[in-house]
Amino acid sequence: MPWSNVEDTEYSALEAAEVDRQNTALQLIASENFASPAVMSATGSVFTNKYSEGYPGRRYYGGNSVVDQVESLAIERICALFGAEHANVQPHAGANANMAVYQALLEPGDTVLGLSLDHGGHLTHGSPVNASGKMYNFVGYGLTESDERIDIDQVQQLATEHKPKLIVTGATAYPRSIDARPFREIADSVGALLMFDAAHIAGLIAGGAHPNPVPYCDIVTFTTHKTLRGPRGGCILSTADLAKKIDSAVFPGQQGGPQEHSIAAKAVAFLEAAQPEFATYSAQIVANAQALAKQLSEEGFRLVSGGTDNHLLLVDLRPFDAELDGKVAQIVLDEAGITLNRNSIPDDPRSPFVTSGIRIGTPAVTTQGMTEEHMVTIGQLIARTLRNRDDDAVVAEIREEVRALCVPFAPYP
Ligand code: DSN
Repeated sequence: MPWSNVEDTEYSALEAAEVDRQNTALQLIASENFASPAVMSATGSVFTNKYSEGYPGRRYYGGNSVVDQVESLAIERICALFGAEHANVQPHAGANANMAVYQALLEPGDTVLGLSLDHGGHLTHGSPVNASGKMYNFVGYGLTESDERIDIDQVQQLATEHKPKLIVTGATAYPRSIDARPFREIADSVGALLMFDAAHIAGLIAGGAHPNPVPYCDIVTFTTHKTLRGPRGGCILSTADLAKKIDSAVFPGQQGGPQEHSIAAKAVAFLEAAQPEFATYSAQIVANAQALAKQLSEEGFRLVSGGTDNHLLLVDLRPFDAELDGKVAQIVLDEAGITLNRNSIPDDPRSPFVTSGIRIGTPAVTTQGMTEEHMVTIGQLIARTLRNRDDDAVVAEIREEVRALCVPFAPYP
């Protein structure tokens, strides 16, 4: 029976609308990017059809001779890129990767240190509403009040006090480099394992714009769709010693059939990330973030920690306008074609649903070819939109300016 040849105009219109949105508006969500046509082609390839529970050479279903080669290719490429001894490329997402690591290394109730969500951590670093926080005894560390950097003295003090089995570092809303070495020393001082969640910065590491934590960590997890610019998905790197435990925790521990079309696209993205131009790209992401930070400071915003070393800025809106919250800012900026997300700032007096901050990232606009001069314009557009947030005509005018700025850089013309 052939496939239906029904013309799905409803879906086609939605896809066209999304292409138009991505081509004509500014995508400043720090965890997003534009995947290459080669990555998208692999994501939409025939590998979507194949069931392949297990691992290369050890599958439960037949027909996996080609899939085995694709998955092995992805594993070889990512191990070479990060200098890792072992990789599991099957996690469907970063959250799955983190939960698989916990299952591999911990028993329910074990103590873990992680960066608190309200200081820039992730739900899967022990938030009470997440399975990680329900199953394990996470103790949160935070940022110093003085310079809003990770409080490494507090990490040592909590580690000595609580004797965690695992220390987790890495963040989703932290604008500074994270040095894995002091975490290694602390982990060793209390006999803990060390995991680095590099979801946000994996592409910066690949391109040499952030120090590589792999030599200092037992485990490094990340997503493949953020700065790394691959398909949606997760990955776990580990020492050879932990390989078997990690693989068993991913399958059959957490997941069933791997998404081999995503794994194929991961292989493609890992080769792209190993090219010299990816290093140029990574450095430009950071240069753009720093240029945008400078402009926003000049417009009267406060940057958490005073600036950025990476791909994102965490912006405290209160000095710009004490009445303005993150939720309102996100909505009006979206109307102006400037897409980003509200975000709690450290010790935010507003709820996580409202917030006093916004998070801004430069990976996507950098993929489009925008540079520092465009960041100055973007900073000005953000400030103008927020100053005129009650004036629909000005917001509509800015939407057209954003369109004019974006069209020459459209990722999918
Ligand atoms: N949703 C991701 C982010 O935006 O940082 C974290 O999972």
